[in-house]
Amino acid sequence: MKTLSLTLAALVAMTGLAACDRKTEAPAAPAASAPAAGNDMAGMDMAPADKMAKGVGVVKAIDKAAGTITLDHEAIPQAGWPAMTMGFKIAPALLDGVAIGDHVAFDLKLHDGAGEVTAISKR
Ligand SMILES: [Cu+2]
Repeated sequence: MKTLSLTLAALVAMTGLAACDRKTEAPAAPAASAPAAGNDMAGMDMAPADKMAKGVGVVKAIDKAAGTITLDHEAIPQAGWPAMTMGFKIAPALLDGVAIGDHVAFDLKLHDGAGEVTAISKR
């Protein structure tokens, strides 16, 4: 687990430096986010483990066709992000329950400095 911890620390450092000036990227293939128990070595150097974070914010824009949402989010310490407005990838089905102007709570999956909203609800 020591190596994994270092990998996560490096990811956090990269996220803090680079994440938030990046707009939503082209969707990456959905990756299994659950670490495989007892299989720590597999893929460790090829794909840093995804990291989960929670945030709250206000919906600023929705693009269902593109599968993106723009959120004016409060600071997300788990990602090392200050408050800002930025775009996220999101499954289009998740957009059915929210509208522009809604105050929302959301879960994020962080991967390579980009965030994907994996759950969202009005608050
Ligand atoms: Cu941000």
